[in-house]
Amino acid sequence: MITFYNASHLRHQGRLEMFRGELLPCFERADRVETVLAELRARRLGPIEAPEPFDDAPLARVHTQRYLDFLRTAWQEWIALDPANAGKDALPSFWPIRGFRSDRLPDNFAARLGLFSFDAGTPLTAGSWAAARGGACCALSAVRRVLAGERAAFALTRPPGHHAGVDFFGGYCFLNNAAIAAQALRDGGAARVAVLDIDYHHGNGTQAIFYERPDVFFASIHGDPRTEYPFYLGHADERGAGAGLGCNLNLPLPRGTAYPEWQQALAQALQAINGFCADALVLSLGMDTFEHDPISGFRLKRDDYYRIGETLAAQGLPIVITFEGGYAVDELGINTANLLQGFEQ
Ligand code: SP5
Ligand code: ZN
Repeated sequence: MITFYNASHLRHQGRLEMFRGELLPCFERADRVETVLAELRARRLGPIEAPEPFDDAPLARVHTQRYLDFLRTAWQEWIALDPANAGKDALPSFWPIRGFRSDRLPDNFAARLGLFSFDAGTPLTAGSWAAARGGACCALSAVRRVLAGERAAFALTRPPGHHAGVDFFGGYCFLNNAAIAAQALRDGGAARVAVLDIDYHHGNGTQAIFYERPDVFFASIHGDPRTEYPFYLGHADERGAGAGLGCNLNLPLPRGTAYPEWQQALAQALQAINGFCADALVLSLGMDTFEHDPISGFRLKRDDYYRIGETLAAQGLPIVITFEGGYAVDELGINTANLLQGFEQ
């Protein structure tokens, strides 16, 4: 399988994230992608290429212009507040929740940072925009290859994307690579596209982006939001709205779920995607379902990822894979390569 590797990911290295009143070192680290890259090379799992360049137009098909403008200029504004900010990351601490206005952009940068985000766990750094943009280019390069007839293509990138919405960042995500890929597949001629999200955390951003769309089906298998991040979305009764009613499938599972139950949910998601008659599939590939993931609660084992790859390949759909979460860095390369190798066999 061809991999598009986003070398610009190295420009995004968050320092600290807020958790229970403490600032902890970020779980979303640069060595995540480097270990996957090393394992793909070691196993010779196909060519590894740099992304092709794209302008902002395909990003603006998913995100609002004012959000993209904010991300592009945020770091300059952050250091304009105080030159000493260059040595710190920007973390939001105010949010316009219910009853506040979000139509009027505050002049105050901290207020704008909160308006365009939903948690205090996603530091914005000097290189966040460049890194996220490089990742979107990987996703778009993968789409271009699949539209040209390739069976599968992998966008190996960080920061991840599936928590990012039309106009907000959070959950370590800034640009929604899976949504950008799905929209580009639509714009490139695929009439019906399915997004399958197997990250441990519900892909709230992707769901929200396509919630009223009949042409993009979203299916997600994730930790039950009653106890698991992102908490406020991902329940089984979210089935889409308006013209998109019936085009959203959430399969929340309890903490502790292991492969036998997890793969039943996968079969159910794939059956729904078959019923939708998708022309192409986007896989939001989170590897934080692994038994030793430090922030997640499923119990998948390293060999289970071969089976997942085989199951996905058996669908016979052209597939664009975007890399999402997965924080057990020591085994992340092995697990990811297992899935891709299972797909190839
Ligand atoms: C893409 C993705 O997987 N995003 C996940 C974002 C989760 N953010 C909340 C993490 C909570 C960290 N919990 C720390 C537990 C320390 N023992
Ligand atoms: Zn995750």
